[in-house]
Amino acid sequence: MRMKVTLLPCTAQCVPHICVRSVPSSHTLPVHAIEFVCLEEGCQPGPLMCCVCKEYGKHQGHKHAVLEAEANQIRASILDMAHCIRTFTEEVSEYSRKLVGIVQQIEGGEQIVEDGVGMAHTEHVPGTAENARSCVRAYFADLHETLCRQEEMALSVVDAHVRERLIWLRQQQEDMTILLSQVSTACLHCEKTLQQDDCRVVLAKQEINRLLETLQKQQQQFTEIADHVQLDAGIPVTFTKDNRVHIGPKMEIRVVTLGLDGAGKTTILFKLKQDEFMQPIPTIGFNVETVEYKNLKFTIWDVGGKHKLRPLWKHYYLNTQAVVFVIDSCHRDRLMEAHSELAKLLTEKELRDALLLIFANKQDVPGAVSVEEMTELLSLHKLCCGRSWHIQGCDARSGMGLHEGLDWLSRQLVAAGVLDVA
Ligand SMILES: Nc1nc2c(ncn2[C@@H]2O[C@H](COP(=O)(O)OP(=O)(O)OP(=O)(O)O)[C@@H](O)[C@H]2O)c(=O)[nH]1
Ligand SMILES: [Mg+2]
Repeated sequence: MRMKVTLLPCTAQCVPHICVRSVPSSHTLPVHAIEFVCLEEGCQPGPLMCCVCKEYGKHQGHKHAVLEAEANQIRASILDMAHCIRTFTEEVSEYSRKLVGIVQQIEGGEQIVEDGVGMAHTEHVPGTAENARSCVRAYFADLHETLCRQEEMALSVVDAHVRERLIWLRQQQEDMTILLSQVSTACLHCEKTLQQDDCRVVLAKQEINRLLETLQKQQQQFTEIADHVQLDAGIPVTFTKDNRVHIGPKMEIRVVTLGLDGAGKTTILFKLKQDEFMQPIPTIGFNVETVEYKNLKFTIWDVGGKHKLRPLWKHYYLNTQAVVFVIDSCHRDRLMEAHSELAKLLTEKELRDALLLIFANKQDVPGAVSVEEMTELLSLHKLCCGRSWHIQGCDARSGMGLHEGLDWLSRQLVAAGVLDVA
């Protein structure tokens, strides 16, 4: 049988279901006021109900609430939400205002200011972008000025070198002219004597001998000079990292080796100098040697490391470009002593700009502390923070690692690209 559905106020949501199940099409449904709201999850799309729906309809037995209370509760949550939305809107607006402000601060702009007599006028306010650009310009202008000054100084070094060299060469030219004239006078004298009669030749003997003796001496002196002087027009130029120029085939570097007694300083020095292992005796005082490596000439001062000699170390600091600190890697129990001596060295004013090369020596001994462990144990990254330093494992007996250490030093001292200038 077909059911007839008539929509009444209270049935807008629920009655059709009641009707479908129980009301024949010929009947008219009574009008009931909606007084309740169904709270069941499944009834959310149509929660309104009258007392009939609540008792007999599809909401029968469902949890429910009184309509007015439920509506009030919903109103309260809408008000809450409205409050939240207002706060949220304010936050977004505030953020947008800040964005505008930041953009203005970056871009800068015009600002109206009053002068001393109350006249308003606009003034340009630089933004942070402009300030950053000015900062970069100032930095490079400063750098440019420094470079120009360094260039001038380097050129004056070259000019002084050329001047001295030319003076010396011209002096040599004059000396050679005088020598040549003396030789030709002697030759002339000899030739004249040859043409004279026997008596005069015999009488000239002493004078001729004196002349020949003088000539021999001059020849000897000339040979000595000619052997030692390299006549070469080349002017080899090398640059240090701080843009100083060095003229000559070898750049001279002053190095001091320090470290506890028995660390291997003297062994390292001898190995570098003669490329052979020599059993040293403990150093009382110092040893000094020059070691040539690539286009560098290291003057290495090796100072005794015994406790009572350490106060003397400071006498070797002046003009030192690099400190080589040697540590005995197989003496774990002396590492802290080495650490405290190194820490003291790093506070010395005169060594402020000196490079620091740490040799972790005696790596050939089984159980020696590795470079990584030594770095960790001595907290080298912290201790040497802010200066040019390097730790190199080495074995002074075989020489392993020593040249790598000198390589690091030369890379630090000589500007890149000119290390191999002949
Ligand atoms: N196995 C090994 N022994 C080394 C090495 N380097 C040095 N030695 C030895 O360690 C000892 C001390 O070496 P030195 O060169 O006299 O030490 P030093 O640092 O000059 O000592 P002081 O002059 O007292 O400050 C010597 O017996 C060396 O033969 C190394 O790399 N391996
Ligand atoms: Mg020594």
